[in-house]
This record gives sequence, C-alpha cells and structure tokens, in this order.
Amino acid sequence: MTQTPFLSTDDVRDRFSKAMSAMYQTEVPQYGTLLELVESVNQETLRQQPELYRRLEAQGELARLSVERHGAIRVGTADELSMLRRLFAVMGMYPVGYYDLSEAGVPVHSTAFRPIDDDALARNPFRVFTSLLRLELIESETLRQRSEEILVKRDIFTPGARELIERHETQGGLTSKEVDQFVKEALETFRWHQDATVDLDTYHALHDEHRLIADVVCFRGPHINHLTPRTLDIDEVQRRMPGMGMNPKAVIEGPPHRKCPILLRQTSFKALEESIRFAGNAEGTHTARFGEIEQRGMALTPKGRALYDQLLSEGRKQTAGLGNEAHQAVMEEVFTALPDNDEAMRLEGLAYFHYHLTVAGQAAKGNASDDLEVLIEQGLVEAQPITYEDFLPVSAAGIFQSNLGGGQNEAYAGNANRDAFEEALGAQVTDELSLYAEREQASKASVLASVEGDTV
Ligand code: OOG
Ligand code: NI
Repeated sequence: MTQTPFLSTDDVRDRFSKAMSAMYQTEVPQYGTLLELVESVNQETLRQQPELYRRLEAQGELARLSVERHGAIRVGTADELSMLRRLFAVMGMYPVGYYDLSEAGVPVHSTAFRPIDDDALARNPFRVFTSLLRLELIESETLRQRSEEILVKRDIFTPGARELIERHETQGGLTSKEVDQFVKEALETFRWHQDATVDLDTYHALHDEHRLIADVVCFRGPHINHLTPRTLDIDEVQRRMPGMGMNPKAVIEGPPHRKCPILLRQTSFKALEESIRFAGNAEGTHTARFGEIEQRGMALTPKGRALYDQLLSEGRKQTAGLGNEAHQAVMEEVFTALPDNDEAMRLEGLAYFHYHLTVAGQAAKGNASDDLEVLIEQGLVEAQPITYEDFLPVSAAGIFQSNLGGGQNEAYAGNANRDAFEEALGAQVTDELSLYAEREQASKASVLASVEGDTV
C-alpha cells in the first residue's frame, strides 16, 4: 500500500485545538486557572472513585481527559460562515445540528462544527459552536445598514489560510508541513484584537441594540469567546471557582447530577471586561471572553429528549431566581421522573446505546441466539450508553445570557430559519439524532452478524 503524503484530518484538528488552547491561555490567564482547577478536581475524583478510574482507563480516556471539548465563535455574514465551513473541513469538522437562539432573545442561529465518526471522536472530539448574527432581526434600518457596511469591509481569513484551504480541497489533504502553516494562519481568525474597527459612538449604538451585535460587528475577527475542558465533577468545580478568583455564572445549565449522567451539564466563569482602543484613539472596554466547563452523559432518543425538555421546563418554572444549590435540589427532584439507571433507559427506549460482544460472546460466535436481549441476558453482549456530542439550545441561551448581562430581546423570538442558515452556510447541517440512531443500528447489526459467525 502506498502511504498518503497527507496528515489525517484528525491530526490537523488535534494540532489546531492544542494551538488554540495555548493561545487562549496566554490571552485569558484566568482560563489557565480554570484548567488548573479542573485538573485538580478531576484527579481528586479519580482517586475517590477507583471504578471510574478503571472505566476511563479501559476506554483510553485518561490521557486526553484535559483536552478541550469545545469552543465558540460568532460571525457576521454568510460569506464568513461558508468559508468557516471549508476551514473546519480541513480539520474533519462538519456542521451538525441547527440551534435557534432567537427563541431566547439572542439574534443568532448556530451549528456545531464537529467530528462525526466514532474513531474521529475518540481521537479528538474538539468542536466549535458557531453562531451567525441575524441582522434581519434588528429593527433599526440605520443600524442594520451600518453593520452591513462595516462587515463587508473585513476579511476574517488570512490570504495564507484561504490558499491552504483551497490546496486541501484540490489535493485532497495537506502535508505535515502545510498543516503547521495552516494551523498558524487559521489561528489568526480566532485571535483577540484590542483595536476595534469602529469608533466608540458606533460601538455604543450597536451595543445598545444588543451587546452581541457589537461583539460581532466591531472587531477584525470572530475572536474565540471561550474554550471548554471536560470535568468529572462539575458541581465541585462550580463550588470552588470563587475561591480561585473566578466569578461563576449563577447556575449550572442542563440536567441535574445523576448516577447515570444524561446529555450535557455546563457552567462558566463570567466574561471579563477588557480594555479596547476604538477608532479615533478613544479608550473603552468590551466584555466577551470567558471560560466554560462541561460534563457529558448519554445521548437521548427523541422520546427521551421530549421527556427531558418537559422536565426541564417544569424545573425552570420552580427554580427562577434560585442560587445554584437550591436550583440543583429542585431539578434533582423534578428529574426523578426519568429513570436513573442505564438498563431502564435502554429498555424504555430513552437513550442510545452501543452494542458489543463480551469476551464470552467472542467465544460463543456461530453458536448463539440471534435475539439481542437474550444475548445480553446471557452475558454475551453488552450495551454501553453513547455519549451526547452536541449542544442544548436552552443551555446555550443560558451561557449567552450570563455573559451578555441579561441583555435579551423578546421581539427576536419565533424566528427559527434553518433554510436561511443552510443557505448562508452553503451546505445542509446533519441531523444529530440520526447520527446516534445510525451508530446504535450499526453496532446492533455488527454484533448480530458476528454471533452468527460472519466475519465483520
Ligand atoms: C456560544 C454559547 C453556547 C455552549 O456551550 O452551549 C455554547 C457563545 O456564547 O457564542 O458555547
Ligand atoms: Ni460553550
């Protein structure tokens, strides 16, 4: 077999996410403190829970526990979004899911660029939550036009990045050396700029309409606004943040703590106020960048998700204004309606599972039942929950809002427009639920084929 001269897209993503992390730690030192806190809580959790340690070790998870799981950016035009799609493709990241944030009073809609295959996710699951500003939702005609004029003038990509993206597309990949250059050029798009492209008055006018509009429109690029490592105990990190000089958002978003975690729990330290030089040499500030942590659990089926959404909205009615501890206690109570064990979640069709042969199952090949449930009962097949790899619109809205100082506008609501988003993107977004369903189905088919003795 001839060796391809190109680096795998998984390696490109791995190099890029590490370079981005290093850059963000220099740019936002408090993010470095958050990483240290997460690391020590993770180590303590592993010491206290040897069972968890063994499971993560068996899954090859220990070494990359502290690798970032996601980041986020916000862009202003269709051209920027579609070029980003091509940039992320170089790293094996594709648009998955459509998130309408107008519902939560934020004038954006979003997708997540992420790896899709099991192997790619295992190698490095880094993804970027990417939002497109919806100028069409801004009421003031003058502000809308002003924003458009400012945005068409900027190019958020370096000529070198554009050239390497094209080379990747025509050659079918990039060499290791080209990848080093690509990572360097691509990072420029995500870098922070202390100089705004507009004067202070323009900034204030846009900021008064919505803080997010100022964030997207007034700078040379879509600075990465947070990165997010994985924690094994989000409640503990939330508790310890103030002691390390961080100001945590009021509550942890998403489902409450459970023995068998579901979906995604998130919290962050709040965005920092940073000094900015505006056109005409005026000094001012802007608040955009923060640090987030996440803890993931099993992916839910449409039936499980409907139940989650229902419980979440019941819980939210009872928790308005509560601090985190009280909020979590109410949520735990409300969520008792969802079974807290893998087996019940599986049998009731509430979550997605990956099926595989056990050691005994390997030995029984060609001589076993063709009924999956019988095989499980006999200990020949094991079902493991599939991890949720996507985002939650209500949680994302909570993250946005905690950093926008409560700025929201109800007039934006009810404006989901997936078609317009896909047109701007220049591609369709993949439906996240179908990906989990396919992975579950493929694992069932492969288990059944191998117990029948077929070689797969
Ligand atoms: C993105 C907020 C959403 C998440 O983890 O849900 C997000 C943003 O503030 O741009 O990152
Ligand atoms: Ni995030």
